[in-house]
Amino acid sequence: MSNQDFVQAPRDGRGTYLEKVTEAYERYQETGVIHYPEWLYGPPKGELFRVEVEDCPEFGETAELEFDSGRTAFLSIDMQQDFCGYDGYVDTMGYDLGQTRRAVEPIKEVLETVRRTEIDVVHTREGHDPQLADAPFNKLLRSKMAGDGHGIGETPPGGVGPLLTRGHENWDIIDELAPEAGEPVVDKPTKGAFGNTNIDMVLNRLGATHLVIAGITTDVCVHTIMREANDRGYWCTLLKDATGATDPGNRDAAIKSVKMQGGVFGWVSDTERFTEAVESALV
Ligand code: C5J
Repeated sequence: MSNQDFVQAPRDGRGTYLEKVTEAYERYQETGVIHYPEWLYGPPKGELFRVEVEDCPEFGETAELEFDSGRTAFLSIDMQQDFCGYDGYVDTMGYDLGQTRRAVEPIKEVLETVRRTEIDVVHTREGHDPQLADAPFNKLLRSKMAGDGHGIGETPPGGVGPLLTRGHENWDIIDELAPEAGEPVVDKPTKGAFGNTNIDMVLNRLGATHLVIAGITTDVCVHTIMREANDRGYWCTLLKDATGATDPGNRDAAIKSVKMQGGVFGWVSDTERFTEAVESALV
């Protein structure tokens, strides 16, 4: 049955839809692969490749998730000076920068790999309008209360600009992971990315159905964005070594919570499994 037949199915549309779920389930049971759903998105635009995902569907088990390279975007979240550099937002609050910086090398490796393929790269940045017109009062107050009394919109001693404020060096993406020409950068005044930005339009324009997610911080922006994307039907896979939080316990818990209920927010893999799969299928 073609996608068109499915869409046009009248009263039995729900039954037909559930039949597709059952088909995918049975295929998964036979093969251990969660296949790219051609009936839903059409024929692959690029090459199909499979990545092992962990603790799926139960803890201790693994499955393979199939991607279409032409419908996959790598999302590098908030790899900004403010979150992993000296005298930025996270440093000013007194957290260990090593915890957020741990994501840098793995993301660099993923970027080096995917930039040799047709997989798209999208970056995000958290930050506020210089007049703080889009910064909630309570967010500003809480950020000032944490750490040394310098919050969002203020420049800490030794800092290069006002924290989390657009247009300043500290707000920008770190040099090692800087966007290349043509890679969309989505600016957001929020922890999430889907509420007040054009990210949905950007991903739609790229034709992305599957997102491979990395960045900082795991329990805040990464999780919020992953939840938002998952709710919208994107197939999300978090690369667990390519993410870091201000607190390692929160990071681990955030990773674990993705895996609950058979993958309540998507799937979890890592840089090695992802880049090896991409290299062997696409490079
Ligand atoms: C935070 C973020 N942690 N990018 N932002 O405030 O996760």
